[in-house]
Amino acid sequence: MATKIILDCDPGHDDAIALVLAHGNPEIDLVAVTTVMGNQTLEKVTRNALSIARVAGITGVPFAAGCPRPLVREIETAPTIHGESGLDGPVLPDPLIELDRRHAVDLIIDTIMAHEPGEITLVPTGALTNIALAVRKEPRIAARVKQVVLMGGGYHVGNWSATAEFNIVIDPEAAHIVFNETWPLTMIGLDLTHQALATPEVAARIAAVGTAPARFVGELLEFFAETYKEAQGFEHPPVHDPCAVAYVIDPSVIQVRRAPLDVELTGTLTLGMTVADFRAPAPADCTTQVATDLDQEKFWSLVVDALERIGDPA
Ligand SMILES: [Ca+2]
Repeated sequence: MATKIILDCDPGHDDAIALVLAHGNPEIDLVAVTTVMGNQTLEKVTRNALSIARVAGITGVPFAAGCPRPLVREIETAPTIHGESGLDGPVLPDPLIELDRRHAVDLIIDTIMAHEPGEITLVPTGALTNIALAVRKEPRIAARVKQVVLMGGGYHVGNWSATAEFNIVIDPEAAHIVFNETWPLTMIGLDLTHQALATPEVAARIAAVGTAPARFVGELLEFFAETYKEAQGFEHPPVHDPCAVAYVIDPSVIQVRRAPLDVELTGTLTLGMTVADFRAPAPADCTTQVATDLDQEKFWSLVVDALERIGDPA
């Protein structure tokens, strides 16, 4: 039976590919999509999510907008990476579906509480603001979700600072809440996602699919490659967010290691750093793990396969 997930995202070039992968893979049942400010303002990332839904032919899935700013701090966006729209590159079609009237936090809570315990997996690929608020508003969700598989953080490298990753550092207090909950949590951090590079060979495989959604993804990657080269000095752009979806689809794509995890809130050089304690052995009650190694061939095959299954939506 397919795994039911809620994708909480801030599209975002790599969020868009995460959405495509979640929609196109038969092992995933996408039950809700929620948005949070991050790569751009809430208004922009939400519109982007709805545009992607149209391109990929996602229907019958509720989309809800969430938090317009972090819990404590001022909003910080990433136009140097994702452009002014948050999804620069391709033409973004006008959305066909309407937003769910609920706040994302309520859609998350309602969805988890309406399912059996252990049925819903949370896949956050943006700041953890919505997830933190949801578990504070309805603490029972912590015991009901199957697991949290999030893109964020890193145990030896940062991107928005020397030690911190963007999703975590823009709302470190929210991340602190989510990392310290009782649910099983897998951190798909930069250590892993920097192995998911969209090389020219990958771009060629995607182009060969030959459909409108594949062209859309190709144009996203083209823009992403330019900004990643300019702003971060990458030869090929790392495509972070779909790695979290890929782990849910097939855990053999990503090797993990159990380790206690926490988020730094008081460091002057290390604010938002995700600290993994690798001293062995991990305590018996440790519910957190970090992603270490990616099977790149399997990963990109999943992305290409999802695009092939999606085809050309009417
Ligand atoms: Ca994201």
